[in-house]
Amino acid sequence: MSIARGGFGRAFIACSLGAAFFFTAGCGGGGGPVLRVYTWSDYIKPELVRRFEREHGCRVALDTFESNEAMYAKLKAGAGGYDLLTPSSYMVSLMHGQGMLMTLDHALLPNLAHVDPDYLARAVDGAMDHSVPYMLVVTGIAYLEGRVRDMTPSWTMFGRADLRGRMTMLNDMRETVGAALKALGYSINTTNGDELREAERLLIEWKPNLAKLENEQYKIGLASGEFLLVHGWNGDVFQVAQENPEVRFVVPEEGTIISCDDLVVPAGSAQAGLAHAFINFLHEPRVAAENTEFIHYLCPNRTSYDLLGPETRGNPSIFLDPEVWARSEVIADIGAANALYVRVWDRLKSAK
Ligand code: SPD
Repeated sequence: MSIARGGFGRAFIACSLGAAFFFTAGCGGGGGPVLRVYTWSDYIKPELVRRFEREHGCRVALDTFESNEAMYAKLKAGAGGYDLLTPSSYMVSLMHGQGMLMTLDHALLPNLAHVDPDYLARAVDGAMDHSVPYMLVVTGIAYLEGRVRDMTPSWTMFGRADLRGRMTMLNDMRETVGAALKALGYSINTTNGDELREAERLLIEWKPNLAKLENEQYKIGLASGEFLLVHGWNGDVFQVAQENPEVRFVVPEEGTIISCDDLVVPAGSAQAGLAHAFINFLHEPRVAAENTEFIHYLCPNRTSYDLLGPETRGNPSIFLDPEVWARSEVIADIGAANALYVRVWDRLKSAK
């Protein structure tokens, strides 16, 4: 483990202790304009933020959210003042449809030439009109090797009563309902009410086995051995693996959810120019590679791939096999049918 990695491990645990943190990345850096970024926790190498601040004579203020829905609800409730957000693509579609995002000025974004065209061919906003892919996220199951008997790479592990109280699932409606749908062989984007009712029954059956539904504490809980098996995101799990070498990550055999969190500039940003400069900076190939090596999510910047170390290049949960892509899905904005998912989610939350 390198010094930088060990240092980050401690940093991410410290950051994860708060549900949300707000800091000026320069930690006392000078004046200048402030770029306000609203993003997921542990999602950028702090040194890169400091480098950007130095290069642009500005300060970067990071505020974190735990789910797309929480971020969206906060913005809808009137929280303003952000200059850059990183929602997942389905939420980008929803926000774009509601006029919440700026059209990007490609003249300010020459590094978009490095974005992976293979990814763009699958992306909802393949022309990068209002969003630029930031990180690809693979959802899976993490567990402690040697502590879970008869480990099977399957969503059905959450039905295992012998692991009662030692497992968590994500507090993320589309992810968790999606996991149950996948376990049943259905699409994570189904709008079929019967399929969703089956998923609801399955989740309610699993619920007594779960210590909780949440998106941050599972990392520390897995590292410490409090939890033996968790539903989580690949990069977060690889960060945790630096703290505990027994941590393993698997993509369930039924398939999984692949997301891309995108860089978007909200309409009304007071620092849209600086936000474009930050997007462009994050897609400088050396910066993209350094960020990926640190946070363990893949920035889909093709030029950066050759700059990654063999461990990252050879990680099949970061560079996915085409076969895994084939049995997995990307969450789509399903419009009015979202209400069906909200109903399942509410019933799951209120179930014993
Ligand atoms: N700590 C970073 C977590 C990023 C998770 N992105 C979530 C994608 C949701 N589908």
